[in-house]
Order: sequence, then structure tokens, then C-alpha cells
Amino acid sequence: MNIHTYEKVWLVAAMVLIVGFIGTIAYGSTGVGIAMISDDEETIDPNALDDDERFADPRVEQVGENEYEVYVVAYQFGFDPGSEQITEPIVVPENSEVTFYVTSEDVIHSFSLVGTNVNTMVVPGEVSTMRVEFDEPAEYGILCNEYCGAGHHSMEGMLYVVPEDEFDIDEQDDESEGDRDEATQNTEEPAGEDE
Ligand SMILES: [Cu+2]
Repeated sequence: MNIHTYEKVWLVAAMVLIVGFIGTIAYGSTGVGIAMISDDEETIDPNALDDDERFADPRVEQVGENEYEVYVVAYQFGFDPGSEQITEPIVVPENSEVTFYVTSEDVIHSFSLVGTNVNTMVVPGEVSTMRVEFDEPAEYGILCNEYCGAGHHSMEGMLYVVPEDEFDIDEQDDESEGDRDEATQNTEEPAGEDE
């Protein structure tokens, strides 16, 4: 069988493209470490967060020289810690590697740092985990991107990355007494108010 040279070139080019497309899809789904929450991930009882050592006292915890873990409970309508008027903002030092563990005590929320690619759904029963490096002092707004009820628009918080010499982990522990259960009542909108 005689195949024209151009025909052969196109056949080979098409093959290369197909293999290339499959390759990029395979790499995108496995190689870059993006994954859905899997079934074998440990679940958590959203009604018993007070019995969970990580979330009974949501907080910033130092686990290494420049490594921190932040445990956050998202709720209607705020973040604990995070929402500074209700509980307290999240404060971490510069040049730190921070792992966020975020869970919800009621409905689906999200946890996103405005202007960054830090953005995750927060599903009751699951713990969303993200590792973030903060190189320099900054202020980030925290927002909920998932409509979660009447006060969704007020669900916000702040994360402050402060210079190392201004950071005091002990001070944080003292402050973490904010009570989100009490505060939840206060953030509800008065009925009938305009705007
Ligand atoms: Cu929300």
C-alpha cells in the first residue's frame, strides 16, 4: 500500500497530539497533587466538635520553628478564629509555613483568602487541609464563598501575617476565649431592617 508522505506526516502528528493530550490530562489529575477529598479520609462528627482535641479550642499552634497549624471552625456566620469582631482574627508570623485545618459545625461553607489561591470548600464532617507559606507581613480578608444562609454576606474574617518580632504565640492563647455560640445570636440581622 502506498501512503503519500504528507498523509504519513499528518498521521504521525495526530498520534503525537493524542498521546500528548492524554499525557497532560494524566499529569494534571495525578502529578500536581490536586485531589478531591477521598473516602478513606477520616471524618469528624460536626455535632461533637467540642469533644475533638483539634477543634474544641480552635487556635493557632506552633509545631516547629517556622511551622504552624491553624484549626478553624466555620459556622453560621463566621470563622473561629478569623472573624475579629466575634472571636479573634488569625495571626501568624512572616516566614512561616502554615497548615490550615478547617471544618464546619453546621452547613457547607468555604474558606478563602482574598486575592490568593487559598480557597477550599468546608464540608461538615470533613476536615479541609491546606499548607500555605507566608513570606512577608500582609493582611488577608477571609471570605465564605458558599451561600450558607441569611447572614452569608456577613461571614468574613481577617488573617494577619505580622513581622516575626511582633508575633507572640502565648498572647494568642489568651485571646482564644471568644465565644462563637453567643456571638452567633448577635450577628443575626434585625428583622425588617432596610438594606
Ligand atoms: Cu458560610
